[in-house]
Amino acid sequence: QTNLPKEKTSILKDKFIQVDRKDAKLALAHMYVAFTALLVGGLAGLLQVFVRSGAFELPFGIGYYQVLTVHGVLLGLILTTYFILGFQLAAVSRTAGPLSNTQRKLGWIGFWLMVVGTIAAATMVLLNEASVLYTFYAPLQAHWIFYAGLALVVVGSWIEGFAQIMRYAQWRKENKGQTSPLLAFMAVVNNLMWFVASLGVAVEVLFQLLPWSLGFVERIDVLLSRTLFWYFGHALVYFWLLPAYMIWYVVIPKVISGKLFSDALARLSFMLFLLFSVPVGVHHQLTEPGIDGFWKFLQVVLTFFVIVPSLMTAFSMFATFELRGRELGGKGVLGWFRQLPWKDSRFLVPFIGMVAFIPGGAGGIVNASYQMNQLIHNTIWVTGHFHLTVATAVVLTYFGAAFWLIPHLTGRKLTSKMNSLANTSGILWAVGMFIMSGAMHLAGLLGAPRRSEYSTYGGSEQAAEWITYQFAQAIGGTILFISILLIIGVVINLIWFAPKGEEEFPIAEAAAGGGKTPAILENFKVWGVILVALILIAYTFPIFDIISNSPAGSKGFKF
Ligand code: HAS
Ligand code: CU
Repeated sequence: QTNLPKEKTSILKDKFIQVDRKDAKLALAHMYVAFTALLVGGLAGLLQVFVRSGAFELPFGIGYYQVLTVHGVLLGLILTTYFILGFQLAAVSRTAGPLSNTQRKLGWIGFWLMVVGTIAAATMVLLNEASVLYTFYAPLQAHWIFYAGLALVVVGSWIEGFAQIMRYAQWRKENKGQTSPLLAFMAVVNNLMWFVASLGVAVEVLFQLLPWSLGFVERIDVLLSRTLFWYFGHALVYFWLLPAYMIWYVVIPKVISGKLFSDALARLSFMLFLLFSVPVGVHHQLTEPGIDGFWKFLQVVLTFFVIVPSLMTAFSMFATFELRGRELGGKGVLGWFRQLPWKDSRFLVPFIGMVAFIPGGAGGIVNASYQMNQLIHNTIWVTGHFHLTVATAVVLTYFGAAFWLIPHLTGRKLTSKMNSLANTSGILWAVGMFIMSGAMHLAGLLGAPRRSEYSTYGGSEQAAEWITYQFAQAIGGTILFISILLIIGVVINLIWFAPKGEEEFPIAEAAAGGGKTPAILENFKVWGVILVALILIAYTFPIFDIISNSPAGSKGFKF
């Protein structure tokens, strides 16, 4: 039935081979929402590239920005958050042990709060009462139910994250002095980062957007709201990235029957993410007046710090691949490369994501480079950048994980037929994204704006230069949509139709010779103090400046 590796010896040594049945149900509930969001959000993406090619108009009076909001909210916020919380829950249950009844109950409460919030926000978007895009920048104004819905999603995610942290704390109490399971530790770091970061958007929603959309106040301080948003927003992109890194560090080495390069290095890189993810948000505001150049420069420097743990991850992954490839007899400088299990979708699909992250990360370094940001900011280059990072590196890794996680949760098997369908979807994604994202980067360099509907700008010569690229985006986008349909097909098969059986939740051991992981890496108090200090240094003055010099503020606008 399947061509996946059969050897099970090392998982049998584990105490918790299977995700607990009751935990599996909760994790699976997340997957239903995540993949529904993929289908609808993907369709919205397809409509957008068609509109921007200039050859298609939306029917029934549907607005471009309405569709763009559906796309960004469903894929950027809903697909990611649900997948992450479901995956992390399964990971904690698998490595630290089944959740207690209280912990699981909290998980369900969080999940249902998120569902109610999602439905509320989605309804407003579909009614064209919240065409404010996924960043919901003021002075674009949405119906208050949209903001309240998003707030519920965030509160629900806090409760779920808290339940995961409780399980980890219980493990540490029961196993004093021992190094915790790596995957559970990583999930905890991601949850902590999420708590600290989402405080920013919570303040923005509660104290600015809600009172303003309810009509209690007429005007809003736009710069303050954007600063609070990006305090949250940059860490948000790492909230998406870290689960992909969990899979790269812990799962992929096992899938290729190799070893994790170093437990300590993996933990250190996660701690660095915790420290440097938040105090860098101003790199999204480098062109904004009202923030002094000194603070922009400081946050640019901190941004260059947060590149380091990604480079550590790249190093670690290359090392894992090379060690395993040589073990299998790969010779010469690159001979090991051919030995990797290219036909296994659990490996190939995330691997495509890793490759995409090389140009994606390099583009990020361009964006963060103060002066170069002036060239690309607000152009479709940025859209190209995040379709390589979140929409390829991150989500292909999620999909690659779903191909074993979902059958693990449903007690079914990935057949060789589904495995090759999954591989096809990964390859199609790579082709489609290469065309679409490549065209976005190039058009961006020629000045094509992002977040904008099709326009000839009054027959301008410059806008005419963009059209070929916009056509290319439509071609790439169509290929991507076909890939999405294949993925949805595989997922439906894995949930309801695949043959009953057992699919492994792969967890790698660390390579020998790494020594014991230093206990300081799990001392959250020490890192917490440094984190708070960095945030205060990076944000106190800019926020004080903004508040004390703010103009009257802006009224709301609607499309
Ligand atoms: Fe970004 C804008 C800077 C990473 C997402 N980014 C965005 C937006 C999104 C986003 C959504 O400084 C748009 C927001 C909006 O709507 O306005 N970004 C960076 C930097 C990094 C970075 C410095 N971004 C990400 C990740 C994202 C993401 C990750 C999502 C998951 N980004 C920016 C800036 C802007 C921005 C500015 C604002 C632009 C503007 O003006 O509006 C870094 O974290 C990147 C570090 C990564 C690397 C790559 C390491 C490579 C690895 C792969 C190894 C491969 C292997 C495979 C082992 C240095 C780990 C083997 C391969 C073989 C070939 C054998
Ligand atoms: Cu950022």
